[in-house]
Amino acid sequence: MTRLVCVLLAVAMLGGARLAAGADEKPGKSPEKRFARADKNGDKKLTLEEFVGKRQDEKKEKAVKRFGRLDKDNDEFLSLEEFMAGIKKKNK
Ligand SMILES: [Ca+2]
Ligand SMILES: [Ca+2]
Repeated sequence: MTRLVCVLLAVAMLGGARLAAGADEKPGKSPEKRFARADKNGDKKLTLEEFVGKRQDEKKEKAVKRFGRLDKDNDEFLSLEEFMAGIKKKNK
């Protein structure tokens, strides 16, 4: 009986892991693709709004601050270059 429970748990965990892997924030997705997805109007620049996206509350605040740091030339847009520079820093 206990073994059966263990097997069921293991199966449930495997299923959960597979579901998590299918989520849309896949690790290893290229920055270019993430940038393109965030760039809703396709002008190759991210506005603060596009960068923040659907983030809320604390996450939104962090994204706003990050946007300010990433926008090196202060033109209120993030170029792909600025975006990628930020990602590289984050991964270190
Ligand atoms: Ca845009
Ligand atoms: Ca900029």
